[in-house]
Amino acid sequence: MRVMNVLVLILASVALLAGCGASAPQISVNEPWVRAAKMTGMDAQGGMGGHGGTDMAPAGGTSAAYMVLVNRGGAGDRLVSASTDVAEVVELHETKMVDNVMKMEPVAGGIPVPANGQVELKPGGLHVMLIGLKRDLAAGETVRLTLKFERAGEVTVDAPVRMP
Ligand SMILES: [Cu+2]
Repeated sequence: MRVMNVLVLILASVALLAGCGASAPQISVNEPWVRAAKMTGMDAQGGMGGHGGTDMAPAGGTSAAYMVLVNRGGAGDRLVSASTDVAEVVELHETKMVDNVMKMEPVAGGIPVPANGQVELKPGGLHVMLIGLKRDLAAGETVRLTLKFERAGEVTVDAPVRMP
């Protein structure tokens, strides 16, 4: 009988713990970094190609931010937008192979971060696109990024600038 009581208590505790995580996402941003780039240099983005046409890109050059979005909560979330003071425009992009050509395009509806899961933003895949740089981004500097999640709200990170 005593064993049964302990067992019931354990089961109740497990249910309680599971219940806690079920209601909300718990977002953390791991290992953020930004690709070093020159404000005016086309060489910094040479070969990236297919960006919806060069006529769309402001004169200031481009870069991208990468990171791992981790969700320890029991509910899914979604990265819906991002901003930074070093770029005119910030978009959420994915890189795709289309007819053997690497193309980047905006992610429709944002980037999902599954419950109890993670999503990696990395070169050649999902990334935060920085368009129209207001200054050069040199390795060793830091860029402040504000990430807006559908449920978790805004998360601010300081991402180091690195050479890829
Ligand atoms: Cu892009």
